[in-house]
Formats: sequence, C-alpha cells, structure tokens
Amino acid sequence: MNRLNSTYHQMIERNPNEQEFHQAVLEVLECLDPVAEQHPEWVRAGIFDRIVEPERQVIFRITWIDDQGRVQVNRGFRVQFNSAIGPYKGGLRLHPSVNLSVIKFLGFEQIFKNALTGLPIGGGKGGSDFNPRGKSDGEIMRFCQSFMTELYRHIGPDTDVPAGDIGTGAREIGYLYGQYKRLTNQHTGVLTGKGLTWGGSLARTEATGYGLCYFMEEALQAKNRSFNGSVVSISGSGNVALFALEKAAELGAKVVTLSDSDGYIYDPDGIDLDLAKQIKLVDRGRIRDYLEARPKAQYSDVIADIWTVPCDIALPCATQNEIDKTSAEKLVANGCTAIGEGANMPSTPEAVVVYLKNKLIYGPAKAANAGGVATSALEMSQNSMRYSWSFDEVDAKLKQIMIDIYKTVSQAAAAYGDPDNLMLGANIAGFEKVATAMYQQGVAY
Ligand code: NDP
Ligand code: 2IT
Repeated sequence: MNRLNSTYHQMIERNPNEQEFHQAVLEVLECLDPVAEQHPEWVRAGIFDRIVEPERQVIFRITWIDDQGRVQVNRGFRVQFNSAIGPYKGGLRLHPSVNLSVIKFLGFEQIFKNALTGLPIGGGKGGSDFNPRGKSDGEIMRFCQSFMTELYRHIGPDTDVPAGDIGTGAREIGYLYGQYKRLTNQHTGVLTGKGLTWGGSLARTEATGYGLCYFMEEALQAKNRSFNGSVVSISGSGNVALFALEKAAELGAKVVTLSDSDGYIYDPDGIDLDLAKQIKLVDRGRIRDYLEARPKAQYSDVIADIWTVPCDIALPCATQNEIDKTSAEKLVANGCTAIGEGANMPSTPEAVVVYLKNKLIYGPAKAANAGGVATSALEMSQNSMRYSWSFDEVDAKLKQIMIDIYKTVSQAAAAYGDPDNLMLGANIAGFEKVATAMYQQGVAY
C-alpha cells in the first residue's frame, strides 16, 4: 500500500476508534496500490483521500414512547458517502450494535458494491441503535415514525433512497414510508423494499439471497463446479439467509445450517425451508424453535461452532466479522472450498488470508451480495416509469446483473495479475468506476 499510506493514516487520525470503518478502508486501499500507480492523475486530484471521507453525515436524536408510556431515546444516523455516479443508496440498520463506525463501514462498502451493479446509484447507509427485538408492532411503528420525522429532510427520490438492512424489513419500510408521505404529501420512490401494492418491486425480497447464489454459481462453474450436489452451510435466518437457502436448494444443494444471535441449528437431512420461514418470517420466533417440529436436528448456542459443520460451500448471511481466522481454518479443515458473503464484511481480514492461501473460491460481499441493492435500483426504475415488471422479468435482470458482476470482477482481477482473487477484482473495478466519475466532475473549491 506504499502509495496510499498517507491516505490511510490520515483517515485513521481523522476517525479514531472506528475499527469497523478502518477495516473496510484498509481492505480496499490494500488492493488499490497498482491502480494509484497506473493513474497518477487520480492521486493528484486527491481521489483516494476524498473517497474515504463521507460527503455528508447526519446524526440525530430519535425520541419515541414505549407501550408503558415511557419516553425512549435512540440515536439515528445517515451517512451520505458518495454521490459521484447517482443518488446515495443503501439500507437502514436497526440493531443495538449500530454506531458511527458501523454505519461508515457499511456506507463505504456500498459505494463500490453499487458501482459494480452497473446501475446509477451512489453509496450511503443509515440506521439506529434501536433494538427491535421484543418490541410490539406499535412500538416499532412509533419508532419508525420518529426516525422518519428527522430523516425525511435529508432524503428524496433523486437525492438519497434508503432501504432495508438488519432489523429493517417490509414492516419497517411500510411505517417509514407512511410517515414520509404524511410529512411531504408526496407518493414517490424515496425508499425501496416497499409493499407490492404501493410501488415495491417483485423479487426485491428474494433478491439478495438469490443474487448471492447466482453469483456463486457463476464462480463455481468457472471451476467446473456447481451448487448441484453440494452441502451448504448458511448463517443467519433473516431476509438474506432464507432466500439464499431457497435458491441454493433450487440449484440442487443441501443446506444444513441456519442461525440467529442466540445459536445455530444443524439438520443433516437438509433444512426444511417452509418451517424456517414460518418460524422467522411469520411467527418472528427464534431459530431454536425449529427443533420442536424437527427433534432430530441439533441446536447449539455456541454460535461460532456453526463453522465447524462440514460443508462444501459456506454462505455467511448474518453480520460483520462472524468468521475469524480460527473459524476459517476449521471450515477449510472440514472440506469447505467456497465462500460466498451474503452479509457485509462477515470475514475478518485474517479469515480472508486463510481463504486466499487455501485457494477457496471466494465471493466477497461487495460483489456477491449486490443483488439486493441492484434490485432496489430496478425498483427505482419501475417507480420512475410508473410501471411494474413481472417477477420473472425482474429475476432475469437480477441474474444477468450478477453474471455481469462476476465477469467484471474476474476480468479486473486478471488484468491486475491475480485472476482468482475476486476481492482484488471487486475493489479495483468498483473503485475505477467511481474514481472516473469523481475525476470528470472536478474538485470543488
Ligand atoms: P435480517 O434482520 O433479516 O436478519 C439478520 C440475521 O442475522 C438474523 O438471523 C439475526 O439474528 C442475525 N444477526 C444479526 N446480528 C447478529 C449478530 N450480531 N450476531 C449473530 N447474528 C446476528 O437482516 P438481513 O438478512 O437483511 O441482513 C443480513 C446481512 O446481510 C447483513 O450483514 C446485511 O448488511 C447484509 N445485506 C442485506 C441486504 C438486504 O437486502 N437485506 C443486502 C446486502 C447485504 P437475530 O434475529 O437473533 O438478531
Ligand atoms: O447492504 C445492502 O446492500 C443493503 N442492505 C441493501 C441496500 C438497498 O438499498 O437495497
């Protein structure tokens, strides 16, 4: 990273104690040294220093009243990271672990992911340290309304278009949208992941999980392999995990694990998807409830042990840094030869070293999970046209986008001399698109 040392150190000095953000930036800068060598004009134009500094960050108080009539206070965030290629676009995370570092790492990753989709969307992310777990519908609604009462000033269909992420699904998008409409008197595509009767896109719910499998199938086929006949281990049991399971099974794989923040289940016969959907999507229950209907399955509350289950392909779909060096080594020792990241930054840097050293097929998050935001961009297109495509039309577009991302990323990796390193390819290809736009748009002074 010789050429980009000062960019990195300045970023650390300016943002002390933001470990997740530092991690995400370091991974990208470590891949960009040869790009800086090829493009001295980008160095002179300060592109590298500019891209690690968000264009705008908003932090605000969210006050709401719980079911006992008590006043609750949370902190809301929206980081508008980069608008070089389109309006800011990215999800809203509701989880007690949310802080500025988490939102900035997600927003930074989003810049390059969104560029890889080939669609005109910039990078942003937001959320709150609100914990949705155990809250009533009424509490969720009042929280979302209060969140939007500040957020609405900063967003717009051509400015910034938020969507779902951890803790933000169809219900939350509905409450947020209702409040936006009330405040602005506008029915417009300001959020994606909307309900199907009021502007949502078919296949958006499925898109991240399906897209992950489309991307990985392409990467596997390049090595004469496929999901068909493979054993797959998936973590998480939310939006991404469940639809990754659905598509992997459809492609002929047997998925044997799912998890939540309390523990994981292992079903050697293959997880019963309908049962898992009933528990997590309908009943909003815990993954351990699976055992009530499938007593032969196993449950453990040692979450990291999910990666000791033998599998051919691992799809981490829960949260950041869920696979560390030890877990990566266990995966490899037990026969895992491919990793596809459904979650954002689920692997620590040390885990990635293990993947690359052992020549695993490694689909990095910003390429492999881009299907969700890509389909959000397709939702924006449909809203602009005031028209909607069928499920099959959206799904076909999604599949083609994921195939194209694989091509873009593997070609960039090859062009920079390391053809199997899709992380290198994703970081370089995503960066080059955004850097070109920033360079052409000049420096404001
Ligand atoms: P959901 O809220 O639907 O599901 C999250 C799942 O991960 C739940 O099973 C949850 O368990 C588990 N989880 C969350 N935090 C932790 C934690 N700290 N430790 C262990 N388990 C945890 O979110 P999504 O499925 O939408 O998101 C999952 C991942 O995919 C995230 O990294 C997100 O950023 C990423 N992603 C999402 C996209 C989307 O379109 N939704 C697009 C691209 C990436 P519990 O219920 O116990 O909290
Ligand atoms: O991480 C992600 O790409 C998302 N949470 C989806 C963002 C979006 O705007 O659909």
